Amino acid sequence: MTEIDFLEEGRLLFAGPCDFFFASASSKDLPYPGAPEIAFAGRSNVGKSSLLNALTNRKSLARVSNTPGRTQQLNFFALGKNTSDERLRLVDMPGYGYAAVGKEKIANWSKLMRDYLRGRAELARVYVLIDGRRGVKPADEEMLDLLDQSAVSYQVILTKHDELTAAERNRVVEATITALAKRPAAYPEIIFTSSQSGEGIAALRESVARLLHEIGA
Ligand SMILES: Nc1nc2c(ncn2[C@@H]2O[C@H](COP(=O)(O)OP(=O)(O)OP(=O)(O)O)[C@@H](O)[C@H]2O)c(=O)[nH]1
Ligand SMILES: [Mg+2]
Repeated sequence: MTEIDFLEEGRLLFAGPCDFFFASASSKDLPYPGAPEIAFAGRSNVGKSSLLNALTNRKSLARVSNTPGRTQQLNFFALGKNTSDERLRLVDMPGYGYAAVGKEKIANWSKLMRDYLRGRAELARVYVLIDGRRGVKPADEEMLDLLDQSAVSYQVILTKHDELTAAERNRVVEATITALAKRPAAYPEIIFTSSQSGEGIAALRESVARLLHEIGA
């Protein structure tokens, strides 16, 4: 059997057209199920929208902001020329851990995320972004708890690789491995990325190509 070159598969997967097609503010209003979905979760400002842009080679597919809490809905993006050609959907999730937006909004987002994570059969994996400068914080632990309870496959991505020294990178990787050790549902491999330098972006595309292969999509 010939070995599949997932690095190249991943590159090709994200090289084609990609478009925003749906925003959900409520779990009653999700797009019609189609291709497998991968979702990007993480604290406000961790770099979810930036990572989506880097993955798809766009400058402004997903909205990047200096104001934490900017992405307030589930934003769906489709990879492929049209719906019949769709291979994958990317979901930019609202950031958590940002108290200043008010209790009511937080309750809405929490419900939306909870319902989506528990109820979406097409959801193949959640990539949980952790800020490389901060490491795993209590708000991240809450998200990981929710994922454990939702029985969703998830993998951690460390972000902002460009902001750290080599020693700091080693420290945060070690600490993250320790934090995940008690979570058997977590995918064991951690990907360290930078949307600015491009570090880890090819590895992330490769990971997604491998995932699609694993689920037979
Ligand atoms: N140095 C550096 N800055 C980054 C990187 N990724 C994102 N940023 C910056 O971090 C800030 C937040 O980025 P976003 O992509 O908007 O973060 P988000 O997670 O989508 O935030 P919310 O939508 O509020 O949840 C912006 O100022 C980005 O320019 C990175 O890899 N390196
Ligand atoms: Mg965002």
